Amino acid sequence: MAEYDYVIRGGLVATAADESRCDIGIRDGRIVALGASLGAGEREIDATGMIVLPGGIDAHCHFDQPMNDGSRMADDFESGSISAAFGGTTTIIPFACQMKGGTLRDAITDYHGRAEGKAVIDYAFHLIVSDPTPGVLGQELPAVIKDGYTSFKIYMTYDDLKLNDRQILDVLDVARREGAMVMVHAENSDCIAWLTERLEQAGKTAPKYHAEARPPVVEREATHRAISLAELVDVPILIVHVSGREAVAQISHAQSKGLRIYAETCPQYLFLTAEDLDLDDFEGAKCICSPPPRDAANQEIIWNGLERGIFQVFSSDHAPFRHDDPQGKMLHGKNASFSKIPNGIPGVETRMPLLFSEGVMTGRLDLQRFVALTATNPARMYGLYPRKGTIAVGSDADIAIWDPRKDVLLTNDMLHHNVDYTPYEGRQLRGWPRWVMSRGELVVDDGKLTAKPGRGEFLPCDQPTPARPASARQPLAVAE
Ligand code: DUC
Ligand code: ZN
Ligand code: ZN
Repeated sequence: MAEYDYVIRGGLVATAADESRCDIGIRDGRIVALGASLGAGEREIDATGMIVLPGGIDAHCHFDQPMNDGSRMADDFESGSISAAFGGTTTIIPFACQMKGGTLRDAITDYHGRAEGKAVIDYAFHLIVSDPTPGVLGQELPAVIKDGYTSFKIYMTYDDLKLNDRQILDVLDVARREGAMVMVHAENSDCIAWLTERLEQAGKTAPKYHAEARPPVVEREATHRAISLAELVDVPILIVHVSGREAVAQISHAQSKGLRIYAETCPQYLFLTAEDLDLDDFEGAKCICSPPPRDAANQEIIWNGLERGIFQVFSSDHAPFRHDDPQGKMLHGKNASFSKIPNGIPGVETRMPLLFSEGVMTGRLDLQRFVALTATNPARMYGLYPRKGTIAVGSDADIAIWDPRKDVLLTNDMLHHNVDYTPYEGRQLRGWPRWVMSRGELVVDDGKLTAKPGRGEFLPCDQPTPARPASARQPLAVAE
């Protein structure tokens, strides 16, 4: 009888800490051995020449999230999780969104119903807290945090979601007491509304004006304010989807003061610019997301922040709206103002391949940093470590085996989401995951889906255990 259910043999195995050429022995869905010349597996994968990495965790993606404006997300838990798996991701954390006037429990129940029987990989939920009533703050939120929903997003913009500063303080206070992680969407709502009105009055309504309505100062002010509120309450927060220099400066300054300010960025801030919104025939709508992509200099700042450890997490912010669809980008027709176009771009499948190709294969990021950003840090940040996010004895066998020699011309045809475009059409990439395993089961076998919808399990989350930001680490105090 074989010693293992699976052996992955001879690959270069990398974690956030190190790398070595070794075999991985898997039994009952978990990693049970790491070493040279392991005994036989019932099934084996020859990973010679391959890079073996922890399956990715996409800690910021939106699937089947109910919308208030009549738009509809194109991906549900089935298409979204399949797309994620093909891109090397084995855990997704989308958002159960509280509606104003609704409860958190209703949002959670509704979202479990949407996920039930659909996901091919494991999933947890963040919450979106949009209505922090006394009941939510006093009872519901502490109770659901104890039940394994240990992270939630708050918004400083979007009329149906935003909180004012007083509400933010109240929510941060609960997070501090209960040990939860708060993700902050940092853009100044009033500035955006004011700029939007002026642009629209001047007839400037094309998609490209979306970027003018949300300039860097709008993100900088809100980032500064979020950091200040977190400092006041003395609680860690994570600023999501950071787009460029101005917000990075605020975050890096806070980290250098020793504040526990964490940050996330996304592929759109490395690979798109505001010029992508300035395409004829409504094509620019494809790249409308918030905050908007900036320019080449800002892309460089984001790369630099990834290299220097200012960012801990690299997520997709996959928000899937079809382009040629009256429930998607065309919600109000081709001539609609930018302010009426659903925000968001697809990217759950391309997140890791883009960063692997343009970060790792070019030498900008080492494998350790890549793994930390895409898997280990998100697992720590959201209470899934060490079950998820690493390759270690006892961890779930969530593994992606990357072929670093595979050249891929990225086209929407090859992707598995339900969106009718990718903003990265025509990019030439190097490296792609060939085999993807979730809890010891192959879900992608060399380009073929081998998992059934519904096999993915819900993951209740523990308290976050993030490492301090690299730039906040103080030298050890040694007694004289
Ligand atoms: N911005 C968000 O905050 N969420 C979804 C998509 C987007 O562009
Ligand atoms: Zn957001
Ligand atoms: Zn988002």
